[in-house]
Amino acid sequence: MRKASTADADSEVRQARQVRSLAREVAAIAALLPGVLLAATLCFGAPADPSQIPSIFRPQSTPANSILHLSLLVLAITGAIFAVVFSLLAYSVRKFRQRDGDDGREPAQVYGSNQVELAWTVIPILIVLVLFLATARVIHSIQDAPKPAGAIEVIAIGHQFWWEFRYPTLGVVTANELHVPASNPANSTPTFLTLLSADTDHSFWVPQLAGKTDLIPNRSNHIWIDPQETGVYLGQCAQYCGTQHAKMLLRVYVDSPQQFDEWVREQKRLWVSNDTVAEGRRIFETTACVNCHAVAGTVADGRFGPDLTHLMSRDTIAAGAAPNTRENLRAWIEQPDSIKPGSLMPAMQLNEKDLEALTDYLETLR
Ligand code: HEC
Ligand SMILES: [Cu+2]
Repeated sequence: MRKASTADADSEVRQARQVRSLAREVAAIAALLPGVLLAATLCFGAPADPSQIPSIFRPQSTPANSILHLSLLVLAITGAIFAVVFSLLAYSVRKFRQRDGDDGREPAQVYGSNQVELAWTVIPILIVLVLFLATARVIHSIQDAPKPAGAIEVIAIGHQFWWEFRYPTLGVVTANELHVPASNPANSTPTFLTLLSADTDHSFWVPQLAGKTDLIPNRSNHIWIDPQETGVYLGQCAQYCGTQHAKMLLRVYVDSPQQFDEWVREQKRLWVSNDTVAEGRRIFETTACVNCHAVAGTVADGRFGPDLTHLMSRDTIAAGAAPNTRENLRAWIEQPDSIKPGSLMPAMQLNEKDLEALTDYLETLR
């Protein structure tokens, strides 16, 4: 008799402890909710200039837009499930909590109810089916979109730790800063990108324009974007590809069609020989620079590093790691690690005089 009552007391203590820990979990979830809501308002209520906020909540291109709509649908469905489950849980925890004077008996147990079993099998299957079909529809609409005649073609190649952009039909090669024309519904000029990698895995991600897509060695992946608002859209390599992955930034310049044509024309112009920088040019062309860098129309035809033919047309150097100013250029050539530790360009140990002359030469690459 005494034994039995000790066992009863034990199980009561255990039950009480379980209920208390459950209540604590519920309280923790409830405490998290305001945080989630705050994060959501920050994302949606972000301030002015949309192009400078790389937020998936402010899409500026069709693929990014379809992905956002799908996410909102998924969020609404899972949010509704969360609300129902959470309310039932909170209700049960409160209603059936242990009270003084409980007799400690187990409540009635329900087994083998066909209706209940059927309901919690069929309803989740339907929910998953809806999520699956909605997702499949969006994937199909993005991946199998037809390429219109006016589409711009770009081959984007990921390198440790910079981006190479080649426009095969326009004969343009550049790095890190992708220029595309704004597309408008009447005369659609989307940009179709083929994504390749020169070394390891990278991921092309400009949140406002399209979903993340990986660049994988020996494989070609494809994405397209059709931004309508001009401006600069920021992005980032979204796959850890080595020490400087975090400084492998992406800038997409959406130009008006006229600006874009003008840009293409400028990029196709060849360097005009300039006697005042002959010494700098000599240094460039007689050191290892030419093994890694190309300058169209000269002996420099390396492809390990960015094409420098129109270096000065870019706003940044080293994949967005620093603004393209004379001081930064000089500091970069003297010691790339001072701007981007671990970058794959070696410091070439040039003396002050040669550095100056070389920087002068680079500044003529417009
Ligand atoms: C072993 C190959 C190699 C050599 C040699 C080399 N570079 Fe580089 N260079 C690179 C790589 C790789 C990058 C890209 C670094 C990054 O962004 O992570 C780069 C970036 C640059 C950039 C920035 C370009 C841009 O648009 O971001 C400049 C300018 C540059 N190099 C100039 C030079 C000069 C001048 C020399 C010769 C003194 C030189 N490089 C020698 C590999 C090399
Ligand atoms: Cu990368």
